[in-house]
Amino acid sequence: VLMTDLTMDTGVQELLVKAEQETIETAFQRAKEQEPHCKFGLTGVCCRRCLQGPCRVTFNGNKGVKRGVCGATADQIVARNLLSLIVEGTTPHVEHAREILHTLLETAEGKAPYEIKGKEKLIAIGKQLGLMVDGVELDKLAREVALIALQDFQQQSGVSHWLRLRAQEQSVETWEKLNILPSNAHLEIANAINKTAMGCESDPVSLLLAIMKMGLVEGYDGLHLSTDLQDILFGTPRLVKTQYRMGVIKEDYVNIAVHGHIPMVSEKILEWSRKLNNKAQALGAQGINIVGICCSANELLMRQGVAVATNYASQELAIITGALEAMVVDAQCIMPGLAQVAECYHTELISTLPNIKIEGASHVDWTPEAADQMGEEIVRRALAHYPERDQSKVRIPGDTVEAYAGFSVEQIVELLAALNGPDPLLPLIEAIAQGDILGVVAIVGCTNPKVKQDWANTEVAKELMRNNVLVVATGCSAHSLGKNGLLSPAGLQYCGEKLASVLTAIGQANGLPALPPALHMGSCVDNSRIDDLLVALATRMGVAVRELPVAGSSPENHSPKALSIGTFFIAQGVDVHIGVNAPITGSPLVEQALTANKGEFSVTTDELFGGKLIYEADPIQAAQTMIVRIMQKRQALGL
Ligand code: BF8
Ligand code: SF4
Repeated sequence: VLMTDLTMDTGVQELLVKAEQETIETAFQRAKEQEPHCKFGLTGVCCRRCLQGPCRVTFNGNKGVKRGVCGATADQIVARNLLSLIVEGTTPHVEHAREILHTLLETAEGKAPYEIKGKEKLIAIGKQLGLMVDGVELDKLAREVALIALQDFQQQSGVSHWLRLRAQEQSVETWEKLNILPSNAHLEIANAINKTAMGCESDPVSLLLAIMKMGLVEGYDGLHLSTDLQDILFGTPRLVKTQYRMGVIKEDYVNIAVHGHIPMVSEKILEWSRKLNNKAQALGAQGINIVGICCSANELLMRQGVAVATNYASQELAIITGALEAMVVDAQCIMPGLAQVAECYHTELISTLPNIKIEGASHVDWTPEAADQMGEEIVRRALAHYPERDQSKVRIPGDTVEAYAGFSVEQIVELLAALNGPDPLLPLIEAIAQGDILGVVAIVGCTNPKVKQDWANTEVAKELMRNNVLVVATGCSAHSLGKNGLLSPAGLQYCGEKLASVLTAIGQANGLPALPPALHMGSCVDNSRIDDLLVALATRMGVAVRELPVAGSSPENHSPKALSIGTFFIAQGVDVHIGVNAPITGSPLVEQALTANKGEFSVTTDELFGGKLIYEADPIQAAQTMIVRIMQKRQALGL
C-alpha cells in the first residue's frame, strides 16, 4: 500500500513510513486487515440481541433466510440496530453535557476551581430561560441556569427545557404532531434501549420515529446544552489565528497533546502548562507546548488559539513523532491502540475521566473539585518525562499551515455588523437572495481509515466553494480543511468569484484581507452553533429552517455521533450527506424512509421533516447532489 493512498497529510505519510520502519502498527494498517468487511454487518442485518442468535438474515431480499429465530425481519432488525447505534452516538454527548452541567453547578457553589468567563452568554441564557437577571450575582444566576438544565435529566414529563430554549417554533409544531418531543435525556435513552431489547418493539415505523426523537435528544440535551454551558464557563469563542499539522509539535519544548472532547480537562492542562512553564526552562527546554487532537483540539483552538497536531485517523502518529512527553485523553474517539504505540516511546498516555479507563494508560482522576490537582499532576509528569526522550527516535514533519477559527454565531454576527450594525444578518441574507452565496453547507464529522484521510472532506468543500456555496465546518472535518489551507484567506483561490467577493467584503470591513472560505465553528457539540445560525437566519427571513437552501455533509464519517448529529439535522429539515454508508441497506423500508430514494414506501423523513439522508462516496457527486437540492429549495423560496 502506498502511504499517499492512505492520507493527504504529508506529515502523516512521513510518520507512516517511520512507523513501518519501527514495526509499529497503526489504524491505517489495521483497516486493511479488516477487508473485506462482512456484508451482514455492513447492511445492518446481523442481530445479536439475544442468545437464540446471533441471527443473520438476507441483506438483498434474495439469498439467505428471511427471518431470525424469533421471526424478526430485515426491516425490524435494521431499524432496531440503527436506533441502538443512534443511542450510542447520542449518549456520549448527553454525558458530556451532564459533566459540564455539574462543573458549572459546583463552580457556582464555590466548590470547583473554574470561573465563569462567559458573563454575557450567562445573562443572555438566563433571560431566555425567563430568570431574573438584573442585579443578580453571576454565581447565583449560573446556579439557577444549571438547575434548570438538571431538570432535563430528572423530570418525568414535560418537554426538554433546552429544546424549548433553542428550537424554532415551526419545528416544535412538526415534532409535537409526530409525538416525538423528548422530555428527560436519560429517560429517553433508557426508553430507546428498552424498545430495542429482545421481544420489545418490532414496528419499524415506530422505531424510525424513536430514532428521530433520539436525534432531538442529541441536538438539545447533547449539543446545545454542552455548547451553551461551556460558553458560560470558558467564554464564547472569538476570531483566533493558529497553526495546523504535525509540525506544531516542537522539538525543543516539553510537548503535551490533549485528545478527546472535554474542555474541563484540556483547559486545566493548558492553565497548568502556563503556571509551570518555567520548570521546563530549568530542564533545558524552551517551555511547555500544548497541541490538540480531535475535538479537545477544537475546544482549545476556538477559545485559546491552541495549535492542532492532527485529527482522528492519525492520532497514533502524533506519538510516533517521538516528541510527546504526554498524551492526555478524556472521552470519545480515543483509539485503544494508542496504548500500544505509547509503549514504544517515553510518552505517558494518561486517562482522566472517572468513568473512562484505558487499558495500558495511567490514570489521573479529573473531578470538578480535583481539577487543579489533576492539571498540576499531569503537567509535572510530562516535565519529568522530558529527560527520558530518546533523541534518536524523534522525527517531526516540518511544515505547518496558518488557519483562522473562532467563528461562533456571536462572532459571525459581529463581523457582519461592520456592514450593517442595526441588522447584521441582512447582508448575509441579501447575498443569499442575490445568489452571490448560493447556499450554506456544513462540513462536519470525522476522518475514517476506510477513506483517504482528509481527501473527501477537502474535495467536497472545494467543489462547493467553486460553486459559491458558503462552507462552515466543525469537528475533524474542520481539521481536514485547516490542514489543507481552507481555513485561511489564502484558500479563497478555490472559491467562485461571487463567493470570494462576499468573503473579501466582510473581511475588509473588519480589517482582514478576507474571511477564509470555510468558517470553523468548533467541536462536534458545536454543531449546535450551526443550528443556531440556521434558526437565526430562518427567523430573520420569516421562513422555517426546513425551507433554507442549506445542507450538511459528513464525507468521512466514522462515529455513531456523526449519525446522531445527522439525525438531528434531518429532523430540522436539513439534508445530510454521508460518505461512508450507515448500516441500513439491508432494509428497503429503513433505507427508503431515510433517503426517499425509491417510491414504494410511503413515509419518508423528507415528507415528514423536510430533510433526508444522502449517501454518496464520490465527493464531487456528493457536492453536486447537495447543490441540486439547494437549487430546489432556492426555487421554492422564489430565489
Ligand atoms: O466529536 S469528528 S472523529 S473527534 S466523532 Fe471523533 Fe468524528 Fe473527530 Fe470529535 Ni466528532
Ligand atoms: Fe435472533 Fe431474534 Fe434473538 Fe435477534 S432477537 S438474535 S433475530 S432470535
